[in-house]
Amino acid sequence: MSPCWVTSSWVVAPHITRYYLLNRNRETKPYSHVSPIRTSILATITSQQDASSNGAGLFLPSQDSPTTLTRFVLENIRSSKAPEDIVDLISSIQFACKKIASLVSRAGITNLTGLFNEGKSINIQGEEQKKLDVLSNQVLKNALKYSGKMGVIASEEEDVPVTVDESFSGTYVAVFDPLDGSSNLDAAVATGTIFGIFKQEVSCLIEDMADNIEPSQLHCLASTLQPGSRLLAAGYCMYSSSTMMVLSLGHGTHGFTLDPEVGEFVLTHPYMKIPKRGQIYSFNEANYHQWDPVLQEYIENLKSGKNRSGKCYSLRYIGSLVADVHRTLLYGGVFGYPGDKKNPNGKLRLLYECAPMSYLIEQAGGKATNGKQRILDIVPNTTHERQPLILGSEEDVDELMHVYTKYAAKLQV
Ligand code: AHM
Ligand code: MG
Repeated sequence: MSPCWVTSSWVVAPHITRYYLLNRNRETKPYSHVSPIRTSILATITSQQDASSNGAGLFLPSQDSPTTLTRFVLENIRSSKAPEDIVDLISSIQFACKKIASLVSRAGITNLTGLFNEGKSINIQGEEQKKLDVLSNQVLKNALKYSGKMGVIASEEEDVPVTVDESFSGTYVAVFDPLDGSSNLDAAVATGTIFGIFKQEVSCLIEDMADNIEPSQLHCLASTLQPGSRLLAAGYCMYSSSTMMVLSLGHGTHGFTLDPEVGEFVLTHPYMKIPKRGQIYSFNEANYHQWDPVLQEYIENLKSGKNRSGKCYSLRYIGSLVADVHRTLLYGGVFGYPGDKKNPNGKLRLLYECAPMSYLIEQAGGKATNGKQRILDIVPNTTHERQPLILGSEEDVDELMHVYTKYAAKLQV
């Protein structure tokens, strides 16, 4: 048989050739589609099952009973570390995250990359909305609405906080950025969902969504704005080489990885602890010339090793807050989106970006500040208020704060 014949058979009828090859493999090697590692695991399990079949015939290797996210939340409720309703809320959020993860991973195939409404749809912050920004917002809103526990929802993609239909209404406030870092989407770079949950302090009985809201009702919605220190729960879901949910219910920060084989988030990173000091800085250095001289000097010292640690730092910047914070949480160092000459308050939004991320970092032993004040102590004035954000390893953040304090003292002399 000539090589030409083989080539043309692929061109003329590739599906027939593929069918042949697949079936030939199946006939000769029944598990050839299973990796050698899995085959050997299967073999081990089978032999152990045989060995333990004298009793109930059950074999439960530890990975068969991992702590799922739901079990984790229920255990926290049982030990009074979380309110009962939180299980419904987290269950809605985890469903939404799975759905968004699937939408993100298939975006290139399903024509979900690119701008929504041909770029004519601009959100309240003046940014063009991507198709997946809009869709992810809808997915999260619906999931939370049907939890039956929500009163008000504030999202990066909504102009004002929206109330949930009266019939579904509960007493919690959810704040979220449905798809952070969406400018990275079309390049298949990591993105994420950020969320925070507060208890609603005043009840807002508003029957309709957004359109017919009276000034008094708006006041009521605005009164739901709370500082990060009052969060009952905060977390993010990262859509990357694996989908991860990192969550805090106020007792440590815990990481769950989505196991695609069973469709469940399982606890893989209990009690995450950020290193006391790292060796990475993560800032958009293209803004260097817009920064104040203190920050410029601090960054120069990290590069040259003229800092407290005496070590030269590396730069890592993905441009997706979730991914940059996730790496900082694991490897340590400092992440920042500071204010600059052009944008004195930086870019990141206090309520649904800075506060939940700072909560997670603090719960993992790190620090988060706007340069003057602890992020979690700042009471938002508006839903979409921006704040400079610097967070990370305790010693790294302290060093930057020390430089700022020294500089402020010098200016007063
Ligand atoms: P987004 O919420 O519109 O996606 O913007 C937030 C993102 C963050 O994920 C990231 O830290 C920052 O914007 C990147 O901004 P820049 O491109 O200016 O570095
Ligand atoms: Mg964002």
